[in-house]
Amino acid sequence: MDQIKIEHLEVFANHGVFPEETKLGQKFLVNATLFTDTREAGLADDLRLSIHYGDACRYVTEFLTRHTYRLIEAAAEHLAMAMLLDIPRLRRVALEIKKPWAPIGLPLESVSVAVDRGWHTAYLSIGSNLGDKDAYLQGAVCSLGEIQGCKVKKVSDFFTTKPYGGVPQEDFLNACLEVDTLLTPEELLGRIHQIEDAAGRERTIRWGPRTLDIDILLYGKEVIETEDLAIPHVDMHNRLFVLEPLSQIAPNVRHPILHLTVSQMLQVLAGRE
Ligand code: PH2
Ligand code: MG
Ligand code: MG
Repeated sequence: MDQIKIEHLEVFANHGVFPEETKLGQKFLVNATLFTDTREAGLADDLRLSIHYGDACRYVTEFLTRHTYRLIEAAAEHLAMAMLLDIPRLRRVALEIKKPWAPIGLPLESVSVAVDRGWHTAYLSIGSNLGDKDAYLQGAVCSLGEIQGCKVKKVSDFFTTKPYGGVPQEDFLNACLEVDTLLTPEELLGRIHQIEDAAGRERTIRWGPRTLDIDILLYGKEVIETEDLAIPHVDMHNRLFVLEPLSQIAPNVRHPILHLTVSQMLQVLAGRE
């Protein structure tokens, strides 16, 4: 992606662990690389289609002077998140905050923290087969959109589906959605569990009836296998109730392990059934 680079923006602010740092303040230097698509703005020669680097510099200056953090890690983390939330067209930011005068009693050129944060596109599957299924799915879409750092971009139709997996139970209502998120996959999973719990989800029978189930199908191109989390979802390519709604909103998105698009996975599965 294209980049707009800001080098050594000087800001006098009050971040630090030592009392004299928060009281007296000191000089900070900020490097920021703003990842954004500049093609349209470049072709049209129109600032409104890009990010005004003057506005970005004023944003950084105001943010760092308004807040006081003990750690430059915290200043960098919170500033990066705030920029991604508030600056339109900013997809990713690499941010370095330097202290050239760090009061540690030793001569150093500078000390700094660098973070790299951005928006990630994830695909989720939602399902319900207990109670007011439609209301549970609507509620899930709403709750996901209300998470700080999550934007719901697309929602498929709601499909009535036969139970999959061999447990005899009521039909499901299923859908898929696309979200843009600043959360890590683990953080996203944590929020999803809170939403499922708030919907009265009880974890009794594996694959049994549930008021609300939300599964992460894909998170960018990432492949993750930990005790709590497997991305891509290990069984998504075998599930019509996932691939049908997903193909409505993301037909050309590719599975990072199978290297098939959603449409292709659906074609293979429909051919097998
Ligand atoms: N979820 C399951 C097991 N089986 N079947 C359908 N049709 N829809 C589901 O959402 C579903 C399922 C486990 O999460
Ligand atoms: Mg599930
Ligand atoms: Mg689940």
